[in-house]
Amino acid sequence: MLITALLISLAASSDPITFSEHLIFDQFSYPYGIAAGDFDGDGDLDISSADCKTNDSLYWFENDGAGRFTQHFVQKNDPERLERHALGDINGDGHLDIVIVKNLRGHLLWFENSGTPRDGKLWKRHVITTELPGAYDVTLADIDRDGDLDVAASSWILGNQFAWFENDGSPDDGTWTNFIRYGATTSSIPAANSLNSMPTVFRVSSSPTLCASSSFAFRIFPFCIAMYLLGFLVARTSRILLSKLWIFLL
Ligand SMILES: [Ca+2]
Ligand SMILES: [Ca+2]
Ligand SMILES: [Ca+2]
Ligand SMILES: [Ca+2]
Repeated sequence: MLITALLISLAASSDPITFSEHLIFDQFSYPYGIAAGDFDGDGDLDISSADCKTNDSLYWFENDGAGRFTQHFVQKNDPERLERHALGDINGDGHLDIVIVKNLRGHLLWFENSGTPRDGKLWKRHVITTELPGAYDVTLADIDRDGDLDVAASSWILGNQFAWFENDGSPDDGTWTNFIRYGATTSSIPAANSLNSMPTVFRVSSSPTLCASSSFAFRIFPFCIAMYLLGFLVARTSRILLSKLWIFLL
């Protein structure tokens, strides 16, 4: 039984992975930014996408569970480039919200999911900042580890900023603290991750550079890289020694 299961597993793993293309929507004026999450809480992944020139809208597409999608509006008539965005429950009410950059206005916004997103109403619009010129990309992570999602964002040549914004637990009251801001020389893409259980925001820029930015993680990042390289060398040396021992025994 065990061997049979193993053979099936090996056979399955050797199958090539293939993808088929499905058209979801073709009426964009300028699509920019896409994300997937369960906006209506029914267990399947829905999709969000911004449409930033002339349509100036942000959509979510409801998944019927079989990969067929219905378009809904999150926001309409919000000009000058709603673009890249990230998903997370920003106000902790159990419903997935959207944080998004508005590039040419230098705005960072979040849209609140009411929990009934199929009702045809636009989502409530909240401003995090209007002072991030060239707002380029955004991500969410609990950077200060107080249980709520904070926002990290970057801006490109209009501002060259890399910032994070502290969620004080009441993110809909309009007071977000711009806690840290690093100068950035080029457009950059933040990505939230965890490094040794520390919330970390990575910045990848076209320099190219990679920075890990949280007060503790920034200090231990070189240490982690050194440990990784040391582990790799130890593992490689061990394999060589074991192979020589095997030959000796033979
Ligand atoms: Ca869903
Ligand atoms: Ca659905
Ligand atoms: Ca929410
Ligand atoms: Ca937090």
